Amino acid sequence: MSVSDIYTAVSEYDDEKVTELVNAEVAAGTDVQTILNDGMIAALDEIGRKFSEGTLFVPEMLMAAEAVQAGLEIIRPLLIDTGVKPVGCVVIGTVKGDLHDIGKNLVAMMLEGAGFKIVDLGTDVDADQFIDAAHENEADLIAMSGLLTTSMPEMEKAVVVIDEANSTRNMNVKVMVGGPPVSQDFAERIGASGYGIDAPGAVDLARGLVQ
Ligand code: B12
Repeated sequence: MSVSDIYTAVSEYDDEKVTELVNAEVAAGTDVQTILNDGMIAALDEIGRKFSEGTLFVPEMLMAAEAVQAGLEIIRPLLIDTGVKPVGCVVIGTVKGDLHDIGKNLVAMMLEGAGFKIVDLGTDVDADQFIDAAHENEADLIAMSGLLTTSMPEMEKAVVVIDEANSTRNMNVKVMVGGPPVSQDFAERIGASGYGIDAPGAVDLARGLVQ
């Protein structure tokens, strides 16, 4: 048994096997980040590559995502096992038009584990939904995830509207962005407060932004 078996089980869309193997690795004391990165995320990357090549299609991507979700269910309590008082509140969601949520869920889990209160709006979230939730929860941060290139203009539009809401609705919420098409340069160009490359990066960024 090894983490590469998890990679294989995700590649074979075998939810039950993923559940069994992730449980076994956790019980054996394997580092959670290794299970995540080398087992589950690496397999999704390979699926994505095959999708680009045209050798796999949407149903296969979906089945692989479901297998990863099964593994995340097991890891979730380990990532959010915290008794600390909230260090800040983050409203998180995947932007309008985009239904990918695995990365967003991971970021939410790790932020929760780092002591943030999380308000998760799910996927296909528009700027007004982000703003209303941030206002209602007196949030410090809005975290926007996007996997599609078409999510980038949505993020840009949302940042403009959030900036306006900060002055008109007496709010002071900062915006962080992430997802594969997004970069530090892009974040700066659209006026976001920060960009994080992965879930641990999101935690460092959020900590810095709430100080
Ligand atoms: C699984 C998957 C799907 C699943 C999603 C299921 C789900 N519940 O999420 C399904 C089948 C639904 C799907 C659909 C589509 N998909 Co898709 N999908 C993928 C795939 C294989 C994996 C994505 C994933 O979960 N990665 C693992 C997670 C953990 O990584 P991540 O999201 O990048 O998140 C990490 C970081 O980016 C960062 N992060 C993420 N969010 C945030 C937010 C903040 C604030 C911060 C700081 C950090 C951060 O931290 C995360 C954890 O470390 C990718 C390929 C790939 N390698 O990415 C294609 C991919 C994203 N999909 C793609 C496409 C084209 C589509 C479709 C348009 C296909 C179609 N023709 O219908 C549809 C779009 C549907 C829609 N409207 O959204 C393309 C996007 C191309 C592009 N640049 O626009 C990709 C890249 C595949 C490819 N190689 O072409 N997809």
